[in-house]
Amino acid sequence: GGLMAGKRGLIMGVANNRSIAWGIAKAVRDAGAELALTYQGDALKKRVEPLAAELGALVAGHCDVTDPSTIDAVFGEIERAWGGLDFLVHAIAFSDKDELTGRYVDTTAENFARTMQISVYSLTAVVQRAEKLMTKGGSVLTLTYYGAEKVMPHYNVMGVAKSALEASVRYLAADLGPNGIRVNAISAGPIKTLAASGIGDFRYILKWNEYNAPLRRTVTIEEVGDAGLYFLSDLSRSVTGEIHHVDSGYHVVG
Ligand code: 0WD
Repeated sequence: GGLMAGKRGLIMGVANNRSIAWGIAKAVRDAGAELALTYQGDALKKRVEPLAAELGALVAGHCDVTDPSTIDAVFGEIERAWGGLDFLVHAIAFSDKDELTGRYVDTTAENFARTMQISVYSLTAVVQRAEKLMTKGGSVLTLTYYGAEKVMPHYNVMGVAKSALEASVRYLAADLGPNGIRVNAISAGPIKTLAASGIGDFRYILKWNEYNAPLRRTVTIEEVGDAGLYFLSDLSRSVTGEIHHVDSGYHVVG
């Protein structure tokens, strides 16, 4: 039984047990989903393999979204193992941490392009492959941040990327809706993860959210996971193109 019984999903972006993708993976696994995880490179392979084992998940292989052959390999593996796919979680972003501090205006063309490729285009790249496997409809979920909507200190080029990611969610939702495939994003409040540790003054941002968010606290990966369960299950069957805040309400005051 369970909300996710009979559903199979690929989760991309587990780096360790503090990753937001891990919070989502646990929530949907507890609800009965069958999972596959990817890892980026050998260093993360060692971290992801035991985590996959903990969830009885398939390890679908190495995926670096800047190398399209690795994306093809992962989806080839999913097709061989399952022959189809019900949901996909995209929890991937990257920018040079030297540009996640100081002024946005100083961003370089090279890091701008790389940030956009890894943090924005990769969603479209994986959706292109997932669409072919989601023959009975499906649900795609990505992660965004309030820095897409408003200027947040040090978020810089990543804020520009998240704006483009949110626009991508809307265009992908429009394209894939006729096939019964939904595309949504969770806009999570700040959480101390590996990726977040690259952002300048991150502890201050956490404190600021704690003092100012309506619920007067930050959010956990378990809480984002529970919202993920809603989007990846049929509870949200009429919801697509949505940017849903899981941020203790910060976006209404910030
Ligand atoms: O406060 C936060 N932590 C928030 C994160 C608030 C709101 C949104 N988010 C977003 C992030 O921008 C990202 O899109 O959530 C998503 C997941 O991030 P996370 O859970 O905060 O961070 P982390 O556990 O580091 O996972 C991100 C992973 C990478 O980890 P590292 O730290 O090694 O870069 O994204 C993956 C990688 O596993 N990743 C890639 N995967 C494939 N190809 C690539 C790549 N080129 N680059 C990064």
